[in-house]
Amino acid sequence: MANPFKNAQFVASFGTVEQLPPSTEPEVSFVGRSNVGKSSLINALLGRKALAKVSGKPGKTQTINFFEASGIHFVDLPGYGFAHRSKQERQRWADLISAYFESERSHNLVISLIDIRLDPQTLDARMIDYLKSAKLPFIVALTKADKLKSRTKQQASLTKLSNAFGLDPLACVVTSAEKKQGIDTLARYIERACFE
Ligand SMILES: Nc1nc2c(ncn2[C@@H]2O[C@H](COP(=O)(O)OP(=O)(O)OP(=O)(O)O)[C@@H](O)[C@H]2O)c(=O)[nH]1
Ligand SMILES: [Mg+2]
Repeated sequence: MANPFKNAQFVASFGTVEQLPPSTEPEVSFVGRSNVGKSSLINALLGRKALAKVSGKPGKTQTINFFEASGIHFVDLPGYGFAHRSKQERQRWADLISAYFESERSHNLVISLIDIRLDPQTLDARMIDYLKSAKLPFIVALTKADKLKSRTKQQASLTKLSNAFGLDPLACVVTSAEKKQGIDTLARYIERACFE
């Protein structure tokens, strides 16, 4: 299945959580380090090349961006860990993300993205601990799997990262937006979280 979600469209961008209208549809949000591939993964799921803006330069997505497809809101969140950010910008990120997750919304599923090639990172561990402690329903998408040549290497990385972050390996999906790997599996998790 090339694009599991139909008739995708951009809804709106919000710079603060106060601007967000109440949830009218189930919400699936995407969090992770800047440049990890959040916007690319949304495009792959929605079967669109450039609906969400992608950039090789970290820190591209700065606002909360809503997309809609098949009765679901896909929420592209700004990334964390961008090395050149000022303290003020880091604080703005933290305030925006915590305000989004703590607001009374239809948080059906959070997809936490982690680069499959990296050793376990402190910032990713913090994000996962936050999702666990906030009792948000989440799964992990390991991104850019096309950059690891063999499935054996991909599986080894999945085992290492799921152990390090204390995650059920079944809740970690190996993905590549580039090669459309793992997109159907993610889509099934999303549909289950939104409609069952
Ligand atoms: N090889 C490969 N590159 C990818 C993949 N997904 C994303 N990229 C590249 O990684 C870079 C960042 O992608 P984005 O989707 O913009 O990342 P993001 O997480 O939205 O980044 P911010 O908006 O800055 O937080 C771009 O150059 C993408 O082309 C993938 O599956 N494989
Ligand atoms: Mg982005």
